[in-house]
Amino acid sequence: MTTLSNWLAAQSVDAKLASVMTTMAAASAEIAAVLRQSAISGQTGLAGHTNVQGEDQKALDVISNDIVLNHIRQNPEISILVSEELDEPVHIENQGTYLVATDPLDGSSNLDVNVTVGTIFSILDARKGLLQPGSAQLGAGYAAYGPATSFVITFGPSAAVFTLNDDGVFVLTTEKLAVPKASAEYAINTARERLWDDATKGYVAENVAGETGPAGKRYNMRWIGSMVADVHRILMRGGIFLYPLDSENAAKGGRLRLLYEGNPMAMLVAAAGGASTTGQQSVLDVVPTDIHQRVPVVLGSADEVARVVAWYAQA
Ligand code: AHM
Ligand code: MG
Repeated sequence: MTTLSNWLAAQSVDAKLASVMTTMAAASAEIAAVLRQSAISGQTGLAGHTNVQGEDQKALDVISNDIVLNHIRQNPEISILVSEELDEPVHIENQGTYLVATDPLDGSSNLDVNVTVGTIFSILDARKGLLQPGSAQLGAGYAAYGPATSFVITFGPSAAVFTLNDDGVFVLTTEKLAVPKASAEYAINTARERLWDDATKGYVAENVAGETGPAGKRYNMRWIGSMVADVHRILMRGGIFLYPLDSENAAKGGRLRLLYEGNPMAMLVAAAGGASTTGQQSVLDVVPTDIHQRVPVVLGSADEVARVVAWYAQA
């Protein structure tokens, strides 16, 4: 059995950088424990509401953010936290080299129905500022809170999966993720079809056409509505995830956030041999202008991403 700490000690990365993964693993294990009990403990309410005992209820988004922040404060190597839940970055008074950008609880609209949600994070060099492209990430990962809690991480060259055991220890369960180059599964919110651009419409229409269409094979569609769950499936067995620019989200630049959703997922997919695009460029090449910037995100199996890129090139 290889534990996360054994595995980290064997990697050729700075021990300080490895400690950031340990911190995020500890935060994820604590969030997993809270989520498992949330229906019983009455913590599923909205922030600002009170429970039957008259106590303030904090939405799990806020609770998860607090858990991540508490863990980060205990690691002197981390000096900045950027979070989806916080308008401004938190600067911690230490000499820490690292910045963590996180969505502490992604897919939280799925919480009430006990569907997989997750914590996504990106690690950057804090000395290089807040607005770095994804290609500058030193590491990235997510925890997926499903039937098991998976912790999926990369330092760049490869991506590994750990699973939380009954003793609260993350155990290595997949050493080197490999996203199949070819796939016949796609994930997109098809209720937004009328809002899509021509490239997205064209690509999806080819898939729907199946074996007699130009793609020449029968496709399946899966959309969980939790990016972590959809991307986890793609990392494990292939496929493509699309949240494109559409006529409704265009004014905001897209739906998903670049620093703590698009970038870490794009880094993981790249480490596993897949690809990402905004339609115009790799997600990892987008230079942010705002910490909460949104971006179109298409990622997964390389052949499918290439088809989407080809559609954008001709559109
Ligand atoms: P969130 O960070 O507010 O949870 O939003 C991000 C989520 C993703 O997990 C998911 O892929 C997407 O929003 C789902 O969007 P939609 O509601 O259009 O299906
Ligand atoms: Mg999110």
